[in-house]
Amino acid sequence: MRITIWMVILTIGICIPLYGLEEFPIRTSEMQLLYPKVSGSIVVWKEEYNDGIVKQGIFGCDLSDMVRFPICLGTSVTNAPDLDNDIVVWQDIRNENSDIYGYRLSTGEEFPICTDSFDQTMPVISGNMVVWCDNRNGIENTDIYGYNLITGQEFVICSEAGNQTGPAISGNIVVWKDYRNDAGSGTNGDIYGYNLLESRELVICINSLDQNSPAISGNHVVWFDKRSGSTHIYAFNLFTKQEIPLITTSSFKSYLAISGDNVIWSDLGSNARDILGYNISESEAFPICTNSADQVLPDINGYTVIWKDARDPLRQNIYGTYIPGPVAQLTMQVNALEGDPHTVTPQKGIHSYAKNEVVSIRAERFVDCPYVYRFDHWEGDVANPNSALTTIIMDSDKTVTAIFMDDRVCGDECHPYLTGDLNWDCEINLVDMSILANNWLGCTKPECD
Ligand SMILES: [Ca+2]
Ligand SMILES: [Ca+2]
Ligand SMILES: [Ca+2]
Ligand SMILES: [Ca+2]
Repeated sequence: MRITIWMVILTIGICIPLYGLEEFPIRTSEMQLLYPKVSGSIVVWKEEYNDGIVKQGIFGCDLSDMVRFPICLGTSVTNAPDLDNDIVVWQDIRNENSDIYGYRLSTGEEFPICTDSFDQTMPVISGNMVVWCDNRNGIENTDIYGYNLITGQEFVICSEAGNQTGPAISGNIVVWKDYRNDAGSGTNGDIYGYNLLESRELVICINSLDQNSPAISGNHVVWFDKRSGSTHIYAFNLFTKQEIPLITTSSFKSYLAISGDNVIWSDLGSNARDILGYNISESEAFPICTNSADQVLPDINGYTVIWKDARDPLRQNIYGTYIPGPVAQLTMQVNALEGDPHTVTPQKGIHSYAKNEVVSIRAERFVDCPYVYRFDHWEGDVANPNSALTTIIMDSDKTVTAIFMDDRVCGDECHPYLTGDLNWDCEINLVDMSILANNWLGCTKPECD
């Protein structure tokens, strides 16, 4: 066995400020558009469409060409999509109860993730981990379950008494809203979490009043907190273990999202609901969209923000913008042997990421001969070194090395026997000549045996 080492170097470089906040429509329809989500340049959403009867589907588009494409069509109700890198997940009732399905953008392949006979809802994804809210143990006792896309294994993340709901995930950390301490009042949601790599539960906020809508990116967990009576935004830093009140204005807030250092939400003010943002490391609030109509359901990945916008009274709209901020440049260099397959994404080239953004990285088997070029592990600061699909937090300069095992043997699917290689050792030499000479006048007809 030979070991081929592919170097994948991720480097944060100099910071370049970006200016200008131009809004642009992503999708306009006379029918319902809901739950837009963004990862990289891909936006997905739920959309109703008329195919003789009204149906619900999951659609997507690439912001680089704005061409809409279907991800899941059909008579079933599909809802609540999420995506990370190449994989889209959503809840789907094609089997008469809610299940979780997935779709690989690069291949167009759909696959079931959980088809248990009870309801599974609100799926979220980061790297190779899909997490959802599951009611197989009781409708008033929802739990948090997960699925590893690489191993194909389903697992329980939290099955405490009471409802656990609204999960979010970033890398190895899952967070959710938890009612185990609520005693049926419905006014004491807490924030709990779970470290998937260490199989350990995390207590994030158990204040006696209501905490809800947790979101996570890297080391930052954020949520809406009602301990003061108003809806404030709090943060917990998983690294320093510190809780910080981020936004303590009295306005009504909904739909919290975070990527890297940037927290965004929908804020009710004099222009109906607006999309506002706050940069945690700069301690700075900034407006994203303050158009006079309602802006709701925001999502953010890196510096791309999208939302549902009601500025057109006749049609539904999904809008987007690129928020300003220092650009952390991530340079990826792939070193591979001449002729070896390049199956690491993001691919060779230069990519820009926001500070503290969580980036999916993927090393895949070479499709032509998956049993020869086999991913073994990552070296570097990744969430799970043994998973071919995982994440990395861009909180500093990073170097990541993908180690592939090259199990080439003579006669394998990428190294077939050569014509004239009579002893099947993948070389044509004097041994083959001698075999040929010895059999030169041999009878090969059946009657000679
Ligand atoms: Ca189900
Ligand atoms: Ca439960
Ligand atoms: Ca609480
Ligand atoms: Ca507005």
